[in-house]
Amino acid sequence: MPPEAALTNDLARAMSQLSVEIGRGISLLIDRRGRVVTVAVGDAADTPLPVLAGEATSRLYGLRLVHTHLKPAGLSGDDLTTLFLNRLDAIVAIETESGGLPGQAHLAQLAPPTSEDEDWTVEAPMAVPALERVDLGERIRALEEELARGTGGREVARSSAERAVLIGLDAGDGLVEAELRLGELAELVRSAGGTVAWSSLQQRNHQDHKTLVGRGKLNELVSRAYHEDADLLVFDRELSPAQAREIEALTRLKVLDRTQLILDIFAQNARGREAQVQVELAQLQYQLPRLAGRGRAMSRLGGGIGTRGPGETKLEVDRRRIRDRIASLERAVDEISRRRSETRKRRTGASTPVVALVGYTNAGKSTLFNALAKEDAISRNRLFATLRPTTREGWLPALGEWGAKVLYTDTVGFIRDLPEELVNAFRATLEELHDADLLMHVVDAAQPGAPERVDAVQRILDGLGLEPPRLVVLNKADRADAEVLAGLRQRYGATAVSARTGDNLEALKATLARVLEGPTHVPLPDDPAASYGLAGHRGS
Ligand SMILES: Nc1nc2c(ncn2[C@@H]2O[C@H](COP(=O)(O)OP(=O)(O)OP(=O)(O)O)[C@@H](O)[C@H]2O)c(=O)[nH]1
Ligand SMILES: [Mg+2]
Repeated sequence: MPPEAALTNDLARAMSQLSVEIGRGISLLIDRRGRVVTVAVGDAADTPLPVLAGEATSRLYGLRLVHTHLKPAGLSGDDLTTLFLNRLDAIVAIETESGGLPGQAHLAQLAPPTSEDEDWTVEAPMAVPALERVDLGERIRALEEELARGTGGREVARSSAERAVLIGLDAGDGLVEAELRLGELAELVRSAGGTVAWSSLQQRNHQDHKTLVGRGKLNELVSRAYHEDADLLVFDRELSPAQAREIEALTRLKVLDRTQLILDIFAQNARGREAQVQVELAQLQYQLPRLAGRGRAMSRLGGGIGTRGPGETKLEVDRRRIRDRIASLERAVDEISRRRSETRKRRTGASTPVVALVGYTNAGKSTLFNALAKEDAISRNRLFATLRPTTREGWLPALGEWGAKVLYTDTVGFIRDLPEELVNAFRATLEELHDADLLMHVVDAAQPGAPERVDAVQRILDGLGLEPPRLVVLNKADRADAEVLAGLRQRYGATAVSARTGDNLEALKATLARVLEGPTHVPLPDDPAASYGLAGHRGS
């Protein structure tokens, strides 16, 4: 076929004649050089679509689909969905007449992404000779150009950040909670190096077990992703392997869940062998049950968020080898854990008290650690900036048997619904907390939803079976709303500080000294420390 033509008269005739003879529709896939790549019997939606390597610059599929309709009808909903989901160069339907001659022809292409509401444009029906004169090559080039421009010069941003559509689900915890979660998911996307193109909150009591949100909603999301120039869907829930595959197959988009996103951030932030071993272990444990044939969207759009980290090349190796790798990583983690425990024993021998900073990710633990221990730990406005615990000494006002010296340990942050794989993989790191004399629970008081985050952290600490007493500290007082801060102080009986400005740090140190001094860690009556909230301490 001439590459520029949508179809030739001869080919149209041959197709309709054959269709009428066999009483079935026929479809062809034609590439940009006019070569027929596939011939199939059936409707557009039944045509097997080959996985194409595609040119790096091309955002369309590179193939047009031409097919026959035995009944006089234009492009069906299925035809247009096939066009849209696969980003075909174009779709053509030819009606066949009973004598075997071609009747009306119908042509549709994707609408440019800038047209807000339309996903496709359908031409008025035309006769086949008119179709032969359409310069389809030119139209495809124009559309490619529009796609490359994106909606308003996004190309610059595209190169560095993946654009994601977020899907939150309100599963009955209330709208406020669902919105907080969605905000957090956006924060996770940002920390993974992505950009949020669109977020959607789905209220759904009966979840569709196959697709989580239902097919109608998925179609809406695909359309949204197209217009927002996004190629990633991020779900605020853990997807089962079957759900992830189903959604990928239906949307042809890359699909990630919250756990994968968190694992990806950990992978990016893992510095040093210890953190890398633990992250790889967590990734492999997550991947193992999900190995069976990830969708083709994953292979087509490979790379970027969710595919990074030491485990990325392992996807292709078989389960057996992954299991072996997991076993060897488990041993490495045990070894790390043994070494860490020896270091701790030596420390305990020196009887210097240890204060471990724990708390929600991004609460300001590392910043506070730096301020208290005059250290230089990495602190960034990103989730999970710290993965490796660091210990440094600091000084408290000398009181009683403890003397003045104290060891501070900065640790990895927590998040609600912390993936199990991470808790297991990071056991060597989390064990650090068992031998602490005090867990200083750092709370970001400047962000809405502090009580929910406090509860989430307490749950994780409980789940780890941690016994050391806990002391809540409200951080970012410099940015917090005065009224909210007062409410939180009352609720937790906690000190408010600002790690950034250094505000109230001396008072915090005095409290620490007092709390550490008491052999039972129980604050005395009339002791101002009593008002500093020893949350979760047994017997207090
Ligand atoms: N305004 C203000 N910002 C703060 C304060 N403390 C920390 N921050 C900022 O909050 C962000 C997170 O701080 P980090 O110290 O990295 O938080 P973290 O708890 O160690 O976080 P992860 O290690 O990622 O779990 C950084 O941008 C800090 O500059 C504070 O007292 N006031
Ligand atoms: Mg940190």
